[in-house]
Amino acid sequence: MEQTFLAIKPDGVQRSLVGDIIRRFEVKGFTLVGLKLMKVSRELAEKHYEVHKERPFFSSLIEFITSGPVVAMVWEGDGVVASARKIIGATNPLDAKPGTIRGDFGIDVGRNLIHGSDTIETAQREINLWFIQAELVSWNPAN
Ligand code: DAT
Ligand code: MG
Repeated sequence: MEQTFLAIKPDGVQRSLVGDIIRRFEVKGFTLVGLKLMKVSRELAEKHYEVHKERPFFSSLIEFITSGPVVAMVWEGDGVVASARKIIGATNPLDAKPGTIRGDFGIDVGRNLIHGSDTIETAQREINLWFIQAELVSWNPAN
């Protein structure tokens, strides 16, 4: 079954949006299989955002993601990687459509509330980076 890695960033936690954000994936019909609140180490943050290490915003991105608690999650379902990206919206909240998480709740590219894996391959890499297998619970929704 396809899985994706999502993380509510420190701004989402600070603004009390954890419940609202999780709700969007629940009502869509995806299955939550992993969930933890954590303070992200610099080492994990730098590995997670490795592809951006030459970008001018890299150091501020690392500062921000390590600044407070993050809610790390794994969600499962057919097409979940691409669908979650649609639910999240464009990287810059000013470009994100109303109805998306970033479109509804943000205005600043450096405070865009949530991370979502961009491909199935990236999702596998990020899940393995953030979770150990014992933290993931495989279950069949009754409905
Ligand atoms: P996404 O999170 O939509 O996958 P990304 O992978 O291109 O976007 O960038 C990772 C994060 O880096 C993004 O969520 C916010 C930050 N970021 C991206 N572009 C930026 C920019 N031009 N200025 C400041 N921060 C930026
Ligand atoms: Mg990305």
